[in-house]
Amino acid sequence: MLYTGICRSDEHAVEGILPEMKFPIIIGHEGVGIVESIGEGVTGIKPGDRVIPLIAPQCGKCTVCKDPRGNRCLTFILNRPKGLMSDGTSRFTCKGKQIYHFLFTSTFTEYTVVEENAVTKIDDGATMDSVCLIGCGFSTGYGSALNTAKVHPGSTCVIFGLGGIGLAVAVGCKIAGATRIIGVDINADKFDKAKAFGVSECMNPKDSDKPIAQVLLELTGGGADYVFECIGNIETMTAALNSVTLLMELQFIVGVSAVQSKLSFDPLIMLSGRTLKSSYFGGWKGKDSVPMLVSDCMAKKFDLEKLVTHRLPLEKINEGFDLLRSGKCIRTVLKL
Ligand code: COD
Ligand code: ZN
Ligand code: ZN
Repeated sequence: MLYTGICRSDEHAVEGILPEMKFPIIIGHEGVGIVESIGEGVTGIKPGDRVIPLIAPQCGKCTVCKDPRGNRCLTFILNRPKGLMSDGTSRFTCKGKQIYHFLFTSTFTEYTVVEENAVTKIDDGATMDSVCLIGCGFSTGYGSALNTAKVHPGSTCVIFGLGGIGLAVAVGCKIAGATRIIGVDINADKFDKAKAFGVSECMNPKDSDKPIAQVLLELTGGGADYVFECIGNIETMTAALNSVTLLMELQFIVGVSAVQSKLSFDPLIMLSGRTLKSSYFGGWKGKDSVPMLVSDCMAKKFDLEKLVTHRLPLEKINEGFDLLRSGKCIRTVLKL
């Protein structure tokens, strides 16, 4: 591994709130590396290739992989022991004890082991210390706007949560031609950065006595076309759903979701024709899309560098988590 970002889901893993996770485990999932060696029968990559491990692996053969709509490869998510390779074993041990894998990737380490279908070769010329963000955060947000919501030109978008994922949503909304992008965050320190990503107005729910959904309905004259919840919080998900326009056929998106909680809302609000959608990894098929996203980055379609606020060596990983918890960073990239 060369570099890895620290994503909020890694913090969720540390807190132990991800489903069916087993410890001890090597977490981290937003990385880039160089192939050191390959196993028997591997033909798609070779030593020396620059690669991004995939949280959305692609076997290419299952019904989901063959369907252009989905990206949750069945080979990797069905009937498979959590945290292990497809043969049911782990490739990591520490002092003789088995260590589990994380999200098919495990990137907080100098060396990892991944399956051939859970890694993809990228252009050697990419800037390695920021392109790692394509491994999760950037692609998740950007794809939520482009693939899942399919934001249309001239639309009004609202983004709840201006972290790495929310800002990547903003990049997608902007590229899709949204004319108004409203950012919502309880940490006003995020607002300057958000504006640099095309967010046109920022709001702090704490600044108003009214519920945020009502504030947004008034501000947008009846609701936004697309609302993205990029926090993973049930309350903001409900507020987001209530902030969507009452016009027919426009959409509300949860690009990402929280775990171990239940979302509830008044079914009457769905009478207006609202759509509730979600996606994983922004709907991108890992092997097909990651090399293309890397090329788009190299062609300066978007700037990943701007998302990286801190850089640390692996030994200072806990400082990176402290920065995430304190809300002081967008993305910390670790050098491995
Ligand atoms: N109201 C408004 N803003 C809030 C609130 C609130 N109640 N609570 C927190 N926020 C703000 C924070 O101040 C922060 O700026 C932002 O929300 C969250 O940003 P980060 O940087 O902490 O988190 P991200 O952007 O890295 O990711 C957050 C997700 C929750 C979207 C993500 O980590 C997640 O949970 N994904 C799970 C689903 C998934 O796709 N997993 C696959 C691998 S990630
Ligand atoms: Zn992530
Ligand atoms: Zn598949």
